[in-house]
Amino acid sequence: MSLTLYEHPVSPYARKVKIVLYEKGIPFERVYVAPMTIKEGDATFGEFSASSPRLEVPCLVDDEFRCFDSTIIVDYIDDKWPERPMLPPGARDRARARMVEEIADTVLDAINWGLMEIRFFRRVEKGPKAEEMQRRAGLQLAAAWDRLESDLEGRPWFSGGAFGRADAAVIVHVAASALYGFTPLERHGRLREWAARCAAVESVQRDQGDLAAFVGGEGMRSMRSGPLRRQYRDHRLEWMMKTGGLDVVLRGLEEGTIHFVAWP
Ligand SMILES: N[C@@H](CCC(=O)N[C@@H](CS)C(=O)NCC(=O)O)C(=O)O
Repeated sequence: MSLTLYEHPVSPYARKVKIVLYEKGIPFERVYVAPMTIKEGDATFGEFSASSPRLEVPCLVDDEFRCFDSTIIVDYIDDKWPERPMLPPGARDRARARMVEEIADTVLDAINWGLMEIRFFRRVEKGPKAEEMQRRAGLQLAAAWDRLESDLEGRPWFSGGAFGRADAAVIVHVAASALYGFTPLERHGRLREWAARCAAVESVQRDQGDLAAFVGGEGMRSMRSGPLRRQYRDHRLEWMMKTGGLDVVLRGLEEGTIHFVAWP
């Protein structure tokens, strides 16, 4: 058996999949892909583009089977290796966990991604406009956390009685928001306690170790060197448009530092 995950240690989607693989104890090979800079001719391009038509990480190659999209990948992993399931029993609890995962993948992702565009990639010059966009991001996060707070009522994990896929999806975002200075508020007591529980989970710690190794190494420096062409898509694009960054999108498209996926 050969299982390979094409991933980027900063990608919340890749991190969700890795935490699930670690949690289940499934051995796999990690192949680092920088989707912002990869091009035809690069060593990993052939297999990566064959597996992920939108050229997004993560994608999984299981022998000759190729699979893209973190949610579908986690479904596949849970179907193929059902021991230590990533969803709780019971139709409603399963639907609830899936909704939390969806909120993480769409709402939390878009806000954190926007913060990264502003704070790390400096898409918006430091100053009042950047500050206003970050203020709005903070309000959006607080509203999303209100919803998550209610999802934790009566259960220790978003995935029910045990840590699972919904927890993996959310914790990477709660941790990323904290790096930008946004942490759950006083009124989010359950969420704060849940985050502390997550910090003690071994699979979460392993993923954080992967991230720390990347941030301290050459990979992160290459992300900072030169203007990167970034893909703007669905919720991320919507976030930028609705949070005051219409001009960011137009300028990036004009300069060629923002692109949409070419396929199909
Ligand atoms: N729906 C996909 C989204 C994956 C995604 O957007 N990945 C980002 C990295 S976080 C990517 O590869 N973007 C390509 C780019 O920036 O060029 C999933 O759940 O896996």
